[in-house]
Parts: sequence; structure tokens; C-alpha cells
Amino acid sequence: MTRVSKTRFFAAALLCAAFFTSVLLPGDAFARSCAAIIYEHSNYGGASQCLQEGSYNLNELRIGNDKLSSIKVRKGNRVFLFEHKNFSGRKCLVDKSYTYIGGKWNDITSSIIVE
Ligand SMILES: [Ca+2]
Repeated sequence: MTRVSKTRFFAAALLCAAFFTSVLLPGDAFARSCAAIIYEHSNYGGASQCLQEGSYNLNELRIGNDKLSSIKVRKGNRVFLFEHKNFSGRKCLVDKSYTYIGGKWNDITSSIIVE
């Protein structure tokens, strides 16, 4: 291989690596496969749980009771947060991602419906 073709080869290899990393990165695939992701802390930190469309009562919230502080919502989905278990108490509609769910709803959520 000449010096030039070696450089081109490595440039092409780098491009391929960048492409496959962006397409196949487990984190991205994980994010795309979830209708929503809930997080224990703000800025998508701490324990997290990938949610599909459906109902999640208190015992199905793996981040724990009264823990939710940030949330990612996939475009086209919406999420109802409930203050208490069994989908009762105050209710909050979330249709986009929030790095912080806000003072009124921080560490409150006890059940969730994802549509
Ligand atoms: Ca609660």
C-alpha cells in the first residue's frame, strides 16, 4: 500500500466506525426502544427504567416510590404521572422530555400510564 492509499484506508475505516457507532450504540438503541425513560435524579441521572406503552403501578416502578426527577418521552408518546399508587391523586401530563420534572412533581410519582 502506498502512503496515500493507507491514509485513505484509515480515513474510510474511521468514517465507518463513526457511522456504526452512531447507528448501533447500545444507549441509542435503548433510547429508541423505549416510549419513555424515567430517572431517579435530575439530568437523567441515578437509577432509570425504560417504559413501553402501558400502565405501571407502584410495585412496577423500579426506580422506587416518590423518586422520579427527570424523564425522557419519545416523540409521539405521552405519559401521565400520578401522585399515588393505583393511578390516583394528582395527575400530570408529560409529552416531552424534562431534565427536571419541576418542584411540584419532584419525588412525587407513585404510578404511571404511558400512551
Ligand atoms: Ca407519591
